[in-house]
Amino acid sequence: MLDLSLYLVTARYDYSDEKFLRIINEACRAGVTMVQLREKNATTREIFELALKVKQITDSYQIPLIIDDRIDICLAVDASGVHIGDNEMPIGISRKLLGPNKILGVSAKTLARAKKAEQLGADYLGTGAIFPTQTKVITKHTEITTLNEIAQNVNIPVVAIGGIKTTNVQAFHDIPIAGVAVVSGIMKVDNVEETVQELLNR
Ligand code: TZP
Repeated sequence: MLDLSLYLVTARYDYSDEKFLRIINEACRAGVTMVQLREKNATTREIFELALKVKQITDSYQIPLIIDDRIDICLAVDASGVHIGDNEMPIGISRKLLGPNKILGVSAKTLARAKKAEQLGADYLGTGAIFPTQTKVITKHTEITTLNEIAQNVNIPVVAIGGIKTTNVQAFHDIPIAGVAVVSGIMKVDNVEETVQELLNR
């Protein structure tokens, strides 16, 4: 069973490798349940090497590591799975390339895409951006009512993403999501461990 309660999606900003990895380590120690390495602007070799380092951390806490977009990197480092967005590899092809045992996450902003993703072998869905986000991403606002509609109508877990912080995470109380995915709300705070614990508590 996947535990998607608190899903850390990484961003590098201008951090050194050491700082970037330290934040991930602190977040894992504090209890995030899944980690996604999301690198849009690095070379293949850089992403590969970073993925190996991040996987050492996630492995030590037995937390699944998901690679954004890059099936090749996932297979190369034997990560737990891949997350694909709207303009990335088609869902069915992704499943075929990954095989049956890797986790496949898919971004879905509409019920139609959510249902299609489920049918084509997605293991979980990411839906958002629910709140305004400062993180560099090609996305659009997704209403919380759409999130609810998706979560009510698929049989795979759904996570909310976009602008989620300790101060607004309670907005999801009545919605049957499996968890929340957070970038800056963890990667950019002063006290990572305290913030992770607070997100988990709320
Ligand atoms: N997909 C939809 S919103 C988003 C992604 C990757 C970015 C979320 O970043 P943040 O910092 O948690 O708002």
